[in-house]
Amino acid sequence: MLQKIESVKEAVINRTVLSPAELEQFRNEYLSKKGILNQLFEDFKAVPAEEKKSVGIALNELKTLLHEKFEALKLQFSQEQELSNKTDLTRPASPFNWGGRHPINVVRKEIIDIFSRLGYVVADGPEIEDDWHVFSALNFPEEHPARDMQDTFFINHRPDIILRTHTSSIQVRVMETMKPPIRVICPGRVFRNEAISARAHCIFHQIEGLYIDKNVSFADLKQNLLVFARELFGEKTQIRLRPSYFPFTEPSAEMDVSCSICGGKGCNVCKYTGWLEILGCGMVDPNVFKSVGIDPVIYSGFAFGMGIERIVMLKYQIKDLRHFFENDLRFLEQFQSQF
Ligand code: 2NM
Repeated sequence: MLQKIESVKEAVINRTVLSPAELEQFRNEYLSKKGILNQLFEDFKAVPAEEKKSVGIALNELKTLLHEKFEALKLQFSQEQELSNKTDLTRPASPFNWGGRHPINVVRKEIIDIFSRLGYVVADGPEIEDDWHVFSALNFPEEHPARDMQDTFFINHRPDIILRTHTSSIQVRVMETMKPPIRVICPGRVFRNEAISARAHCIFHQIEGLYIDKNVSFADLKQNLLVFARELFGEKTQIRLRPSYFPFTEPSAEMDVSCSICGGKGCNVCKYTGWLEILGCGMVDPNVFKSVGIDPVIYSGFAFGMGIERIVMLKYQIKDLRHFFENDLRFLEQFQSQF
């Protein structure tokens, strides 16, 4: 019996196991119910009493050896498995969230792209401005209500350091530094001291355009804006201009586009008028040209301005302005496909 145990021990020590399948075979052979180890324990019952001690010790040593070898191999194979999972170059990559653009950004880019094709270049300027660039140079009279505390944010209560209320201040800076011909498009954030509601916010986004050259007429204004409207809302879009008033333009107008939802037949988006108001425009007032040192006898020009939020709301039928600023993923994720 002792000799048999010794030979099994030797066989176990010399046994090579190269794969999980071979390990299973090894376990079956030695450690299963009908395996060699159990068989030896069966035989042990018949060993004479005086040999029991020495055979018992040898048998237990064999049992320990078998279990240790099995556990060591099992650990080795599971580590190898884990490692090969990590270096499997054919495994699909983990999903990557690309995010998406904010709808304000999507529409701003669309508008800039349209005017770029018409030869306009983008101009930028500061959000913190002075009275001259926001009001005085733009022909706002001293007592104009827009200058009031209720509309304009003043910084540290100083009357001459304000947040711009429109991006026209950029255009004043452009006119002060560039010589005509000028064709610029000015996107940016603007700030007005208003109570926040579904229709108003103290921060919003504007795009304004300015076109100055010799012999620029109201017909040029109309054609530029017609091309713009058809590029943005579709080629069947109609426009109409209604007389209006702005301090910096004369004459001034408000532009409507035919409702892109109902095609002008009337629906609840256009309040059954068939028209949607999208921008203000006009011929630059000669007083503005004088403020910035451009001769109004030689040059003329037109300007226009629009709020981006309003156009996004019309395009995507968004009913509440506050969605734009709350960064709620349930809102933003609806625009993930937009670049
Ligand atoms: C508007 C409407 C009409 C405008 C005018 C100027 C400038 F600087 F040339 F005088 N910039 N933007 C303008 C004209 C803006 O927004 C509703």
